[in-house]
Amino acid sequence: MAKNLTHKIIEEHLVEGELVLGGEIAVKIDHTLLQDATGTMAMLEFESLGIESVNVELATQYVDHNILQADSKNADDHRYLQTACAHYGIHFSPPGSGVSHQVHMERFGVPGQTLLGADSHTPGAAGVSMLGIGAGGLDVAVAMAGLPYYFPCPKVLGVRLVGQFSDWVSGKDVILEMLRRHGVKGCVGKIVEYYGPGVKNLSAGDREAIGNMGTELGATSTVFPSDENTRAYLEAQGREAVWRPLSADEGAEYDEYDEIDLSTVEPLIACPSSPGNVVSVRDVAGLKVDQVIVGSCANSSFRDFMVVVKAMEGRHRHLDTAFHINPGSKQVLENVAQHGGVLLLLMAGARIHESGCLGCIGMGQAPGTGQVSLRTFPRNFPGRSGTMDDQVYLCSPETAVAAALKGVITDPRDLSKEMAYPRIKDPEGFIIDSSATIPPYPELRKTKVQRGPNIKPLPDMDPLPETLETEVVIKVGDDISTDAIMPAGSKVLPLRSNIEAISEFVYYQVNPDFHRECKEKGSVAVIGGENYGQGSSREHAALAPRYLGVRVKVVKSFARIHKANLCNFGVVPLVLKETEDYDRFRIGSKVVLPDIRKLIEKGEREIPLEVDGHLVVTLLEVSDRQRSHLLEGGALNFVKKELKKT
Ligand code: MIC
Ligand code: SF4
Repeated sequence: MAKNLTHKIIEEHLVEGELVLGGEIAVKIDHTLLQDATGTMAMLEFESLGIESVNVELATQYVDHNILQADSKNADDHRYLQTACAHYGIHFSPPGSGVSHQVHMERFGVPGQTLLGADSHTPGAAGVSMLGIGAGGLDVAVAMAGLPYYFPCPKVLGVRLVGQFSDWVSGKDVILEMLRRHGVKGCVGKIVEYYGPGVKNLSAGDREAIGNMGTELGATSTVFPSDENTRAYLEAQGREAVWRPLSADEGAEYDEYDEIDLSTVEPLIACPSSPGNVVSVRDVAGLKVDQVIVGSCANSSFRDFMVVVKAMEGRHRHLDTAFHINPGSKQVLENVAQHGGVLLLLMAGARIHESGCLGCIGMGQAPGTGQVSLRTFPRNFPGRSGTMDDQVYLCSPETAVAAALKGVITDPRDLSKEMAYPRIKDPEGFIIDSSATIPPYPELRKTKVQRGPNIKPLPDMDPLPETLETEVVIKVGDDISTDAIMPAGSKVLPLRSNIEAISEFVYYQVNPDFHRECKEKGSVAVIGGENYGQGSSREHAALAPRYLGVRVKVVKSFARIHKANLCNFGVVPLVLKETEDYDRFRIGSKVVLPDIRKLIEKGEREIPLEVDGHLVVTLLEVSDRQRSHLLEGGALNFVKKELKKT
């Protein structure tokens, strides 16, 4: 039977289950990726498994989120990570080398292999045809130990691409078009596979942007064929040897279909404060822009920066518009520098920053009150920039540079009146700076792991009681992101390895007293709407509430990674059978789950609960393995027992 590429890659890695919708499958993981914000906890979890060395083909650890070193905490965490990498056999990418996804694609990506990353944008690896999946830190720690990754068998959405871009349109506009069509929950439970004659017109960088932001569609991953463009990119990276051609079979079928004609894609922009609020740039043209930032893990290819350089050459930013460059990697900055780009950008009034996540996760670059910021980043959830009521728009490098020049949102096609569209080709060979990552040299294995005072042990998790008696402390609406549940930013991110300290910030933008109220109640229920927990992979959005006493979340629907994280930390994820029952819950409602242990043990899918004495039916849609995790109070104890058996 003719197969799509997604099924081919999964089948090559399948260790358990069948490719049947609704079931659970397990795949072998070839590469793992940790970044510092999720990585300290994941590394502690890995250490607690009691294994001497990683047991995966290639394990990596990047330091990209917490590079703002306002006090000793982040630097201490980096020292911990570097020494742990040396000790356990992990490649370490120090602060300044770049954002995980960009560096992984440049230095390690291999077509057709699997990559499990403790960061939701891991599917950016689609740029070199890897199957990248974002997961909670614990899932990645377990994969580092050599165990497979379990996830629900996805639907495959085949998107046929035809045609080629008009001037001033690029890969970012394709994913914004997908977001305009499908919204932020349209691809939950799906892998998006692009195919067709238009694929050859997308560079590796375009594909990375599309795969990376496929996460904003709710997708499990994104897959692109591996073709001549992939080969040329890997050759320019000095890694042609890892290339192999990959594509769907002729006549392959998909579970769902869509089609995009690249020649009709126009410059698009996601308005505040969701990547799904997409409109045409023309619709919002003329709005005054205070800040423009180009870069991040979504738009950091050589092409992305050089389009901006060329458009700026001999010109200057608008004097009311701050213009920032956040290179996704040291390598790309070095290559832009070699082509004269750094000088031209500086002369055009740009502020060039070191490589890292920076303002994308609220580590600096927060806009002023009421100010409009245009960014080439992947997400713009409310307050994520560090400014409450922020006005963050997401767009392509072309749209960003047009705004930086004109001071207002401008359709970049209007620039054609004064310049030709800069068509940029990657150099045949990039400058490759091998000092950007430190391999796990055998002589480093004796390194002693160093823990700073802010690194606290993992809290203990008690097993699920026979009956749960809880009280609702918070009730939220649809599309609540993990940025709302467990914010990041310069105040909170440094606490990622200290659960007690970080738990004080859970939901603090919604209710600053949440943590105190939870502690008072002891056993807590959280009520949410559709797509609850969209966005990042941060397991702290499950672990920290659990630490505060949250034992159950009842919602209309869950985002994939957050639901998996809840199971990993023993929080029962329930979905309302009838969504109208959402109205029965109010803050202060008593929610009782009688015999919850027995029901989970028996494999029941329908879980009845009492809300202030009324019966409400909910669904527990998890695998048998996840049921065991819930009963144990979390996955860690369960996995430790499993590892002892092997
Ligand atoms: C994000 O873009 O939201 C983050 C910060 O990279 C997160 C990871 C984290 O919270 O540490 C993600 O995408 O998973
Ligand atoms: Fe970093 Fe932003 Fe990318 Fe997350 S989305 S990895 S914070 S650059």
